[in-house]
Amino acid sequence: METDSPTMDDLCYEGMTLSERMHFEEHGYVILRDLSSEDVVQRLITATRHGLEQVIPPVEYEADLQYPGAPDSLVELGGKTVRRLKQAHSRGVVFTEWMTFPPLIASLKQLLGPELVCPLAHHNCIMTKEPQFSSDTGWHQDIRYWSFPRPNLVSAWLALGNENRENGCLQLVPGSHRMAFDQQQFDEDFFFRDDLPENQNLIEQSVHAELEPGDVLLFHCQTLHAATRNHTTETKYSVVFTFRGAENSPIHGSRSAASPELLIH
Ligand SMILES: O=C(O)CCC(=O)C(=O)O
Repeated sequence: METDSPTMDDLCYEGMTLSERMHFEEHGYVILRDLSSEDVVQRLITATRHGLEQVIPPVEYEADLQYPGAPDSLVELGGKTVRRLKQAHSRGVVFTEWMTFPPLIASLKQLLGPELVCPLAHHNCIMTKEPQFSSDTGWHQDIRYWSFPRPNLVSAWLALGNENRENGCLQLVPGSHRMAFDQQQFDEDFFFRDDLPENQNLIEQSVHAELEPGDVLLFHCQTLHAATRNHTTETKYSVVFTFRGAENSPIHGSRSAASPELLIH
């Protein structure tokens, strides 16, 4: 007797293994290797190139932020180097396909609970790290500008190409999501100061999240992370979305509450 092959709904997605989950709990990040299919990665790259070629707004330029290495202004050489294509979710159905991909959702539910929400106000972007005019992002926690009752959000960083030390992969301080810091350990822009010996001791323990296309880095919104500029000749693309549990709604009136959110069941 012939049987139909199982559909996505028939399959049971178990999410992360116990050791992956424990790694996240202990270190504030975990790498899920080869999670996305090649087909989705290729379609995300196509949408990304389209957005860059046409410079489809909203975009953030390197010059807007003035991080070390960025051009000083939009009008000088390299001034129009894009740092991120914002509102990624609106740039093609393949983004929705990715952020609702059952194995990704199953993993996030293990960390955040049975009902997930993607706040489109944060990340919701494609990071485009260009070879010549990219910049260094200092040590920070993503929660610094976000407003939620509980600091419990997780970002999913999908590599569309190789990410390594040369092209500015993310670096993370393991366990920093559970550490208590004094305000004076951060500067006025909430960057973790790398001139303080107590901070340097922690930064020395950081690890590089080297990724291949289709790999996903999940990291907690309190995990300290940083990245250098891209020292290679090829642009690095990464798709980043943030997720929260349904009960952790953004604080009314804050920037976190200023955009619609994607409810994921
Ligand atoms: O790729 C980078 O330069 C770092 C990006 C980052 O840390 C962020 O957007 O929070």
